[in-house]
Amino acid sequence: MPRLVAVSNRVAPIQEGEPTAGGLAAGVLDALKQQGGIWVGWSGEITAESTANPARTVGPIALYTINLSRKDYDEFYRGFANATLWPTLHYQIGLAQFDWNDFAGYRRVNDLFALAVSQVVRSDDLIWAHDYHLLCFAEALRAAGVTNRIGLFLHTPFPAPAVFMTIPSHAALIRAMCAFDLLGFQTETDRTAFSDYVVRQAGGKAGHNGTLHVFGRSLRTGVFPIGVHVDEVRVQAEDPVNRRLATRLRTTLRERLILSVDRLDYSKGLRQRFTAFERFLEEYPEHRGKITFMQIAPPSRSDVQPYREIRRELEAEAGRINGRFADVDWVPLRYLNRGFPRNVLMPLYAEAEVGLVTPLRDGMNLVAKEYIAAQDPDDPGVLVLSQFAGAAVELDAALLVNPYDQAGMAAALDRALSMPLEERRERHAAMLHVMRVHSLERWRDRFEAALRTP
Ligand code: GDG
Repeated sequence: MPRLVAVSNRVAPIQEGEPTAGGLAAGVLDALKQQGGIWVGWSGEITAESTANPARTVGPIALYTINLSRKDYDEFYRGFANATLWPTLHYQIGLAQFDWNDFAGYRRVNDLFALAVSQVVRSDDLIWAHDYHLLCFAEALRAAGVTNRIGLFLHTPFPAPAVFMTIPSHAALIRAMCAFDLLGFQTETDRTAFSDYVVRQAGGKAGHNGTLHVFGRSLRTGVFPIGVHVDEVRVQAEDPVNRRLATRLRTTLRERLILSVDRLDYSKGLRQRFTAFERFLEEYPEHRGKITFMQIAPPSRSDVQPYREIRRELEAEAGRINGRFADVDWVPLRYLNRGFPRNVLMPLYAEAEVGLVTPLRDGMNLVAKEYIAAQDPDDPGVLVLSQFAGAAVELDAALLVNPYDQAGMAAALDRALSMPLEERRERHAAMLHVMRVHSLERWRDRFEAALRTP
């Protein structure tokens, strides 16, 4: 079996025996553990110069990390990746900023990652890069003479071409992306958007099975929806030690629980969700005093301007809504601006009568899948899910909502809280079934198989 070389912006802090992390980290880690391999990424350190650290070995995995200089961090990470690409890929073009220097920095760091990989790669290794930080990575590796098969899985959405084209360097980005052998997307909508750009704007031709012919070469595109370890989530949710916090919550909380868990990010629709919750309290007063909405929102990217703004805004909104509706013995909204260990989080999912997951756009959204996996199948909670999350394609038995429709979200909350047991069970079973088929293992296996196949 060929070795796997995984490349992602961050390398997860791996300690043997620790519970696996969510999403990207869990998927990459599983793949590497199974067949051994190499993981290359940024260490999270900022140093005077961008430098490579000596390799570290954890079990069958060799970790190669790179430290970034302040300039590289500012231009690559804070700049082009998170102030230009992230908002644009999530359709938030009003929040996007662009600077050619940042784009040059982005390319420079992609070159650094490529250099690190070119020094350790063997001729039959498979190279699997992840996410929007590395769109120019394959082009840089090709320039370094590497001829291995190189794939990219994009964890975020890929937007309609007209939206992508608001990035002044869009043409260079697409050309660079076409240097991969395989481009994986979360949904068919994302894959089609990319293919449309290549065909209509770059003079490419679409062939069979997602193949694209452009810039004198051929590449494959495919849809690989990422999943979760369904059984592992449920085991974590039921573990008595893990359940201590959830049990404490249950004994002190008389109300029914509506739960949201998101990185604090404007794409997750928290502001719109708070407004919809306020609308729900206004229009369905019978629920006042009987429910609690808990929003867990660990801060992220707090050195990027819009992230600081949304944090301030949400604190003010939470205070205002509580000021308006709270009673001497009831607080409607608990806003927790912090993270929790994963094994504490899963039992909290299981405790919640409603999982409220309403991003404005999301590549997939694993919280929605974890919420379903954590439920007791005999008495499951109800998932209220944004139609703009990639997860909505598979989880169409959720109550699907438009996150921009306050009245619709308020009505969905009322419906979720009144749903009879039988309907809850049916919807939950349907979603669990799909999630078992589209598991995290399958995501990894299908991508690797596609990457291996010329
Ligand atoms: C990107 C794409 C795509 C959350 N709070 C805590 C915590 N989490 C965990 C969740 C979940 C993960 O983080 C978040 O995953 P999401 O998928 O919801 O969102 P992104 O971070 O934006 O991920 C997304 C994903 O990549 C995978 O392809 O689905 O669309 O944007 O696992 O449980 N984990 C811990 N403490 C917390 O407080 N330990």
